[in-house]
Amino acid sequence: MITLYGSGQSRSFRALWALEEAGIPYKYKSVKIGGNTDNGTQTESYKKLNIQGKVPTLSDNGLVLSESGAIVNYIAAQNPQAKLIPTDIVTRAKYDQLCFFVLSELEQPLWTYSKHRFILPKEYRLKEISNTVHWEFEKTVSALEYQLADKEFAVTEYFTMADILIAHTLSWADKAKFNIPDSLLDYTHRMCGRVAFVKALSKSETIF
Ligand SMILES: N[C@@H](CCC(=O)N[C@@H](CS)C(=O)NCC(=O)O)C(=O)O
Repeated sequence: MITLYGSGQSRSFRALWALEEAGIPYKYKSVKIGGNTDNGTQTESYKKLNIQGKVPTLSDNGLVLSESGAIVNYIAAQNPQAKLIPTDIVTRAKYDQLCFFVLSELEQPLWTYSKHRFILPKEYRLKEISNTVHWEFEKTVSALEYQLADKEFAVTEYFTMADILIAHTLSWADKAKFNIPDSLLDYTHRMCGRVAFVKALSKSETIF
């Protein structure tokens, strides 16, 4: 059975939401990011699963995965009937393009901002980075607005894992007080109203 190691609404939430959308059995283990004891991500036992001591980590029957993008795709493949990943070549190419866009472009200014506020060792943090990342995010989010236009879902006429990556990243941006165009805020609220999202939210702090 799949075990997911995660913490709150960090990037591991993408995988938790994906598991709920796929409707497959799993166990969720809540871990403490940066912790050195018990369920901490810096313990020797956790780092055997995830050498960087990060979340998410998914383990399934000897397979261990540690990138949220790869993990949501693996989960989608576990239940093809749920149609969470497009199978025809053209739609799949558009899906890949959007997923890579989120992971390499959209989340980067947010991650840089977080790193310089509370993750990097203090001596490496730059206060001045704030203007740069807000400017960069604004450019990237307008590109996303253009691509999504007034579509119901990001890639095609049904919900896919790309919607999870996008909506999770936009909620992250919203919490960090980055400017988000109204149409994308509406989209995010719609995605976050899904039954699977609400179930995942209620499980995200449960410790098994
Ligand atoms: N590219 C990875 C990033 C994973 C990541 O950085 N996770 C953060 C939480 S959102 C973390 O565990 N940070 C702890 C650290 O940087 O030490 C993914 O998408 O899974």
